[in-house]
Amino acid sequence: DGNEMPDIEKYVEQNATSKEESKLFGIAEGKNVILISLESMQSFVINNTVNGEEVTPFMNDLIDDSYYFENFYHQTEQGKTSDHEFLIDNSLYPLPRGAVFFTHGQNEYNSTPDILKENGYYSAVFHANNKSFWNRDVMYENLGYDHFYEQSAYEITDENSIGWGLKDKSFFEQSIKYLQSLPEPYYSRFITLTNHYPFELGEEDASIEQYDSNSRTLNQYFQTARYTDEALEQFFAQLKESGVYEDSIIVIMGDHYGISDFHNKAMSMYLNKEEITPYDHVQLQKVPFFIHIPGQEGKLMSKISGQIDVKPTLLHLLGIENKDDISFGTDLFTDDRKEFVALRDGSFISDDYVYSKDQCFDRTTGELLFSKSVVETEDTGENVCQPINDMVQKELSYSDQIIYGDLFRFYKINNN
Ligand code: GP9
Ligand code: MN
Repeated sequence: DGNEMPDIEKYVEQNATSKEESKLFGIAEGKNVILISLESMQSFVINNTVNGEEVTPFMNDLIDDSYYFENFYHQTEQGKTSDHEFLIDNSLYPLPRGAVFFTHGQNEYNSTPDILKENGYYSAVFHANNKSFWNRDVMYENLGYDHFYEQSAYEITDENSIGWGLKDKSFFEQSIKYLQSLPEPYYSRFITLTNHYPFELGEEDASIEQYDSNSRTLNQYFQTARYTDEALEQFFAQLKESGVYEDSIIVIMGDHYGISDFHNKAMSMYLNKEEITPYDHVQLQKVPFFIHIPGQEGKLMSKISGQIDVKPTLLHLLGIENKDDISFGTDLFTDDRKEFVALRDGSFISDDYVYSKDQCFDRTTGELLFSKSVVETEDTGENVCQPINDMVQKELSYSDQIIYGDLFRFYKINNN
């Protein structure tokens, strides 16, 4: 019956909402938004090499003229790409099990496209897969998208596809004409496909050599990651040619991990580590996050952040206050972000600690500070992660309550 809402409201007001105005509030007012989700792109390939060659040369250069967040984490679970979409459009957590796009696709939400619509924006998603995959057709309509350019909007042939479907270069190229036809200003999202497990790529599209380890998956990953980096570079050129670039801001991020723990042995070899500890596992959940504003210099941002923060950050850049929204993220251009980033499995990253699987680590050194698995009778010291762990549990549970109870039915939000 919505009785939980006052408590949740109070929590959000006290913990997630920043009391300070964004330093970049309104800097992109009235601009188009081009948000690009890079399939399975993890941060460990950024500014890294394989066989002596840069993996992502375009993105590495893009860091210099973007706000680049080097400690940004994905927060997805079983809903993978769709969980990522849910996070960035709602600033709510996806569910601990299943995909919220499927299980709660009919709920009431206060989504980014809905809010932007009230502020004069048109919205569209571009993704060359079947529209019903992840229940996107249903969920997008509910979230307020005006149009979904899905599989049938693209010409897909044997030559221009591999693995899951249309190759990224062709995807972007074919999208430009649609993008140019959208009413302005618009909020547009693009989701790539080529850098998806099992990371297949034809020889003609591979610019770098494979890695050499016992994991065919990791070996191939570098090639498809490079391919997507090149596709992005081409897209930027096309955006400039078509005149779209100047009036837009471009947001780029990885949706979730691509290399699972199953490949830890090969990963530890690549990273020159003896093993992949729970600490390393958490740090491998970093995904690249760029905010590129044409004509602006940008800055390397080191604060901890996550996909939950994208919605409030974006809205504030566009000059939308969105004061009484219920969301769990914070504008990343203020100084008072709450002290943790919660991963969906309950692990978290704070300024000082990394917590995972009942183990508490020093964030800077990776040193193990506390472990529950040590025999109880020994003096194991204090779990310094416990107070934040309690907050994380509370926050995840509040977000879940909103979704399970469809609580926004009982809460009317003024979006201006
Ligand atoms: C499918 C694409 C990949 O349309 O978004 O989905 P994933 O398996 O990463 O969730
Ligand atoms: Mn994905």
